[in-house]
Amino acid sequence: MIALQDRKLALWYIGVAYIAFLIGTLMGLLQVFIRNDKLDLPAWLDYYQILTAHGVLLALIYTTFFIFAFFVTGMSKSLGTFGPKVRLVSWIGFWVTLIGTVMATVMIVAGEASVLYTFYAPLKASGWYYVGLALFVVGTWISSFALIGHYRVWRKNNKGQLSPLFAFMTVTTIVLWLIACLGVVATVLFQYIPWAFGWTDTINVELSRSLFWYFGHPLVYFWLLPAYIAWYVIVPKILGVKVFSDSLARLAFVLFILFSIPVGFHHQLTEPGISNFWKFLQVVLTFMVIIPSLMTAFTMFANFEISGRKKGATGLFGWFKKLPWKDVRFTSIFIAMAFFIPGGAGGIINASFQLNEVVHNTLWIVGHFHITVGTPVAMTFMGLTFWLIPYLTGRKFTKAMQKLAFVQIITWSIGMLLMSTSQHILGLLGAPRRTAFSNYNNHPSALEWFDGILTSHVTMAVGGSILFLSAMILIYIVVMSMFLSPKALKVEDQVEFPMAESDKTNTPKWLENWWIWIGIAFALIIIAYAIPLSSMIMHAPPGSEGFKTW
Ligand code: HAS
Ligand code: CU
Repeated sequence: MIALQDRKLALWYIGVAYIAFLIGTLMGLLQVFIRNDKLDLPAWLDYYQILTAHGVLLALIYTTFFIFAFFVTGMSKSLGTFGPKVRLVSWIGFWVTLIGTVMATVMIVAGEASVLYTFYAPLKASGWYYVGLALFVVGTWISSFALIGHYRVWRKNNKGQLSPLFAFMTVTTIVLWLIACLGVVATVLFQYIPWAFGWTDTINVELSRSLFWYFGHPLVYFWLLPAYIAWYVIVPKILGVKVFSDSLARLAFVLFILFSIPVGFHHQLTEPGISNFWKFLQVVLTFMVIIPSLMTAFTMFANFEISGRKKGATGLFGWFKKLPWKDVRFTSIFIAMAFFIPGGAGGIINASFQLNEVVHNTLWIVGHFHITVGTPVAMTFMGLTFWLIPYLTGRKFTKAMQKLAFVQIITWSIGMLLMSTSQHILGLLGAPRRTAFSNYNNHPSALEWFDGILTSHVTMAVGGSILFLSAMILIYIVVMSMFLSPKALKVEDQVEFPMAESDKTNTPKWLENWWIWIGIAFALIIIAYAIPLSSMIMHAPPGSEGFKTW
């Protein structure tokens, strides 16, 4: 068990994460009903406000706070207890992030920031919303530096050694996050804040979007990599095997530092102001960033097969039956992985320059991110939650809770399957995203399209309702394991942190030479971004004033 102080910090992070999750999923429920025309909101609430709250609270706040809880616990477990300085800086980081979160949330609730989580200009929120966002990012940086400090102390004390895999992967994710945030910090500080407070009259829209997506794409890997840490390090332990290949795992993570940043234009393929050459270059780089995910898929199958064979499986697929299906810590993550197969395939479709024309700005994209961040990532986090909270509180994860956890992940899967399938198909038929609903002026053919079993907004709402039910079960499990479940007094009742052994003997040392990777990453970023961004600045059209459309 890790030190009490470190557990306390992690528990605060998880607590905030699940408060955000509770409000965020409620907003999701309202969402699908509004799109279904079944709900009229009271005058003080509007569709975009709810959509903003849903996106920000789930995609940004829930994920980030959960990720830091996981990192704090895993870093303390793999590198030892935090020293006093690291602990102090971590707490400062936590509070600054929280203050930023509260500020941004208050502005959304007050109806001053219905600009969605992408906060595209020229939509204009209150300046305090952007200040809240900036504080949020600064807070995560402080916490990140604390974790890096902890890692450096370990390296100083263990000269010449490769760090434990968990720590290596945590640092990779943090490096990715720090580089990615430069874009959003630049646009928020130098463009949005002066403009929102009225110090400047106009904003360069294309530049702000490009700086946002410079951040927005690696942001999705900031969510994904902690889930991958669980897949690489925790799943094998549950399966009873070692990490399949320590060097492959490290290489996959390093590739994310290189290729996840210079690709933001794949969110802007339909935008004017960027020439096709630069879009195409970033499309090629996007295809490079698929490789580490394919390496991950390969590794997962290797894990499954090795563990199955160890348990006596024969034949091509015999191992499948030997997987620990009754262990919710495993089954949850397996379902998460299964969802990522269509999720990743959809991503490849989105990234294909021409196909993007078909899907961009449609509900297809909404379907895509619900089977990437909404299931592979979120359900991995749920699978971690089941043991992480009892591990931190020293409580039991009882049989009854285990059963409930199964109900939770199964309902989440069914809800997501219904909702995201209908979103994908509706999107292909032309249903737009980021709007309450459109049936194209009751055009007969549109009405026909949107009336099928899987192509109806009813299916989407049914899916959304099941998801909400599932979310409430999860909240119940969280509250029980935080405060109410019986204490695990006997050793055999204590919940463990499953961390697989990783054989580092053949891992090359240069994999942990950060300057190589950071150097190449910046070189790629400069190649992909320097010219298009500078021409956006030098050949900028007249800036745009702000609009408050709500
Ligand atoms: Fe994406 C839009 C391209 C991955 C999230 N993406 C979004 C948005 C979000 C998002 C939130 O190129 C919307 C942003 C907005 O609001 O506008 N995405 C990709 C590509 C990948 C990808 C190429 N996305 C993600 C991940 C996300 C995420 C991960 C969150 C965590 N995405 C795009 C593009 C757009 C986009 C365009 C813009 C579209 C537009 O026009 O607006 C790749 O990283 C995917 C690679 C993944 C794979 C899958 C590997 C499979 C694995 C599972 C193995 C399974 C096992 C289980 C072992 C190739 C690792 C076996 C089980 C059995 C049952 C057999
Ligand atoms: Cu992207």
